[in-house]
This record gives sequence, C-alpha cells and structure tokens, in this order.
Amino acid sequence: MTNANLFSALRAAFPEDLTAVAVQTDEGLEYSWRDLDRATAMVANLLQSLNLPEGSRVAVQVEKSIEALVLYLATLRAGFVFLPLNTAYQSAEIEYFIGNAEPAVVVCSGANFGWVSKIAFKAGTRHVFTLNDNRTGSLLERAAQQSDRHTIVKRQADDLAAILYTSGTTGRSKGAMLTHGNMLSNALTLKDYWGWTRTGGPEGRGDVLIHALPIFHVHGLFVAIHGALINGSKMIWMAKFDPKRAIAYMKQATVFMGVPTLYVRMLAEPSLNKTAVASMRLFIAGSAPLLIETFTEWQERTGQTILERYGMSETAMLTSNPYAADKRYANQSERRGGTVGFPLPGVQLRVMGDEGHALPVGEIGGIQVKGPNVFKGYWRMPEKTAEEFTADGFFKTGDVGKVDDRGYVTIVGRSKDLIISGGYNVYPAEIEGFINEMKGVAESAVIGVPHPDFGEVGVAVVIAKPGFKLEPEVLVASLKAQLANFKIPKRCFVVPELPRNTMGKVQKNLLREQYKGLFSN
Ligand code: MLC
Ligand code: AMP
Repeated sequence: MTNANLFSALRAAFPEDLTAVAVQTDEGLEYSWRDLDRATAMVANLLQSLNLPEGSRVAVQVEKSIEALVLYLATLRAGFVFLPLNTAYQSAEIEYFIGNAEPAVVVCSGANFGWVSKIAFKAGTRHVFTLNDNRTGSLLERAAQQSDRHTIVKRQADDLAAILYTSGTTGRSKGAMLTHGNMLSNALTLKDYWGWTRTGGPEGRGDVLIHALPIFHVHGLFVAIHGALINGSKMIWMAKFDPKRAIAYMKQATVFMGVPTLYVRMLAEPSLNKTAVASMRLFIAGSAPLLIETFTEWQERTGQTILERYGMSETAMLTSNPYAADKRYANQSERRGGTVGFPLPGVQLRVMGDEGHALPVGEIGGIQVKGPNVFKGYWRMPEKTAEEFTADGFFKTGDVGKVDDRGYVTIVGRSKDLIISGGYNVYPAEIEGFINEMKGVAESAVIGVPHPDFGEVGVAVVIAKPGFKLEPEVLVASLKAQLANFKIPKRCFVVPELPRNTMGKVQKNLLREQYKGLFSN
C-alpha cells in the first residue's frame, strides 16, 4: 500500500540531484534538497521521540524562516497535525486557539516564550519549544541530537494534516480540518493547471518561485510551498515582502504569488517594467479581489497578465483563470480581469438561489463547492460543520457570485460579514465584541471601506452610553492591546446613533456608503 502522507509525495518530487539548491534566502543562504531532507528528518525524529498520541496537534507561532518551513514539513513527515498561528496574534487570541485545539506541542519565538508557555502549560500542553528566525532556539538544539534518517510515517488520505483557524461571523474562530488527501489533490491539480515545469526556465533549471507571503495561511503555506515542492522547484524565500527586492529577484525567477496589496505596492516602484519581468512566466493573485485597475496597469507596465484565482482555508484553491487553453471551456485561454476563472478540474461549483435551487447562467447567488480539496469539517464543532454543508455534500462558501456563459466565475460579494484587508480576514463581529465590552460603550458597528493599499480596511462606528464621553484614540489603543494589529480599525468615530431598518437592525450598507471616501486619494 502506498503512503498517502502528503510529505511522501513532496519528497518523491525532490530532484534527483539532492545537492541542487532548494531554497535561497534573503541573506544569501542556500539550502539544498538534501538539507531539507535531513533537517525535516531530524525534527520529525524529535517530534516522534516525545511519544505523542496519534493525531497530536503541533501549534506554531514563529516568524517566517526556512527552519519554520522545516518544522511544517517535519510535522507532516512525522504524521502529526500542523496548526499555524499568525505572528500578529496577541495573548487573548493565542489563549483561545491553544485552549480549543489542545496541542501536544507548542513552538513559539524565544521572545514570546514567557507568556506563550504559560498559556500552553495551563491548557495542558507538555512540550513548548522555541524557534527564532536566526536559526536558534530549543527546537533546533533538541533536533540536533537526532538522527538525520527517518522513515515517513504512514498516513491515509483522510487523516488530518493541518488545522487552520478561520474566524466566524458569529461566535469564536473555527478550526478547518484539512487532510493529507485534500492538500495533495489540490497541489497536483495546480501543478498541472498552472503549467509548472521542471526544465526550461532560467539556466535550464525549471520554475523558480519567489515566496513572498507569510506562512501561516493557505496562500503562503499551501499554494506556494506545495506548488514549488511538488514540482521539485527552487524557492527564493523572502522573510518579509519588500517590493523593490521582489522585483529585483524576478531576474532569477519564473513564478510569483501574491495578495493584491503586493501587486499594488510593486506597481508603485519605477523599477517594475518589461525588462525586470522578462524571465517571469506567471504572476498569480488571490486571497482578496484584484481590482481591474491593478490588473490593467500590470498588463500595461509589464506586458504580462496576472492570473487571478479564488480559494479559502476550508477548501484550498477552488477556481482559477486559465494558464493555457482549458479544453472544458471551448479551449478558452484568456485570463479575464475581474473574474476568478473556471472551477479547477475535479471541483464542482454551483450558484444557489435563496430557495435552494441552482441558478442559471449570469444570475447572482451563494457559491457552493464540492471536491477532493474540500475540508473534513470544523474541529470539534459537528453542528457548525453540518450547518455549512448541504444535504448533497456541497460546502457553502459564504461568497456570492455568478458564472457567465463562457464558464468564468465572478465573485460579487459575500454573505458572510467579513472584511479582507491586505489579504487578511477581519470579522467585524469579533472586533465589535471587544469594543462593546469597553466602559461607556453602548454599541458599535465595524464596517469595511475601500483603501488604496490594503484594498479594504475596517472602520469602527461607536455610540456611547448616556452620560459617557468616549475618545476614539482611547478605544483604538485599548483594541491594540488585545488584538492582532491588522484587525485594528484604521479609523474610529463616536456618533450619536447608528442607522437602523424597521426591524431595528443596524444598516451597515448605509454606513459603508457614508464612509466609503475616507481613504480615497
Ligand atoms: C499590516 N498592517 C495591516 C495589514 N498588514 N493593516 C491592515 N491589513 C493588513 N493586511 C498594518 C499593521 O497593523 C501596522 O499598523 C502597519 O500596517 C505596518 O505593519 P507591517 O507588518 O510592517 O506591514 P507590512 O509588512 O507592510 O504588511 C502588509 C502585507 C501583509 C500586505 C505585506 O499584510 C501581508 O503579508 N499580507 C498577506 C496576507 C496573506 O498571506 N493572506 C493569505 C490568506 S489565505 P500599525 O498601526 O500597527 O503600525 C486566503 C485564501 C486564499 O485568503 O484564497 O488565498
Ligand atoms: P480565508 O478564510 O482566509 O481562507 O479567506 C477566504 C476568502 O477570501 C474567500 O471566502 C473569499 O471571500 C476571499 N477570496 C479569496 N480569493 C479571492 C479572490 N480572488 N477574489 C475575491 N475574494 C477572494
């Protein structure tokens, strides 16, 4: 029987020459495929030496580094479940994730060890390691004592590989459970659909990916890393995105993936031109809507057409504009701005009306999906999971869209009350919950408004209790102490009342209209 462990497939795709460079860092360090193999073996051996129960979670909140990548791959290799956490999360957020997921192992930076270990030990975690972005920390010290040989642990396609927390419109965050099979099927589909090549790129070495995204969400962790590894392709690893350096790297690369904000920032650089991108074959955007202006400006400046795709934590990638002709759609090969392309091979997608029937071409409704990439359910939330699936097994994405007569899917909005800011999700209900707890606050509404850099940002509109005077700056400072920085509303207004409909419900659409010009140039 073959091993369905995702790492097994990634390892099998390593090039024959293990001395070739697999990853090159900003600091000019080079890691070979053999280095990746040995380092993942050592960390996997360390994890296995802890005698953890089957299915144990390994929760990780560390800065981006190759060693963090090694930890991810080693967790897969050892058959445990990876739980990545955004480095912006503060203690209240971490306390919830650790309390909910009950990880057997927590890995954090040395600087955060004090407070993170306290939370972890209180939640029953027995092993807390540190890992810094300068190749130090107790995880590496302990791993250094392990053998660099390791047999990949056997897993079934349906076994859990990762849990990604995604916030909810109501209530707390939910852990989306992704299996080895979910991720491998998606990686193989994209390898084919995006035309990854092992030969023919610069210096005949095949595709080279510029990895510019954080590695705690689907885009940077799965789409980018799996994409390169399943093809045996080298990555240029940027610890932090910087538009100037990203453009400079393009001479050595062929593929770039980014959220729209990264494209907006690169367009502001005079060095972005046709010569700079001459060796690039593919620019991919996703995680948030790519404005048609960005799409067009990129085409004009570089002569290349961004390929926009659509996905989510629960499903990995769902749709994509074509890289080459897609025979299923009349040999269509055009990448159409403003659309997210076609359902990927193997993904079923339908647009449903309020009455629960599939809508005809061109009509707008809720997007539902089914396929081997769709997650197993929410961690320890069977009822929530049941609510989000239809009787015939489709997942309700919470996105609203339409399909045109040529098969292109367009996302026109969201039924979930969600703000996507610079590619990060912000749930108004969560922020409102924190604001409403503050002294003197009667009620609040958090809305998303257009922003030239982040696409959309949060704005808080607050009403005070009678007899209280609220200062917006004080409210924002208090939020900053409790929540990840990208969730903090960029502006806060204290107003006498909120617009309501006849049912008494706050009309956020009117607020969005009122504040939509706040950040326009
Ligand atoms: C940073 N800030 C943000 C922000 N990022 N504010 C709103 N939205 C964001 N996304 C704020 C900080 O709070 C801080 O404010 C200030 O900007 C500077 O912080 P920074 O950390 O120096 O910012 P920077 O490095 O410039 O980060 C911007 C960014 C980053 C765009 C590079 O946000 C980023 O990497 N985004 C990518 C997110 C991503 O990978 N999403 C994929 C999700 S997967 P202050 O006030 O504290 O100074 C998914 C599924 C799919 O959605 O389909 O892919
Ligand atoms: P997350 O929960 O972080 O995985 O975010 C998933 C959400 O991001 C989706 O449900 C969409 O609302 C949004 N999204 C992802 N890609 C796109 C895209 N190309 N265009 C518009 N929205 C997108």
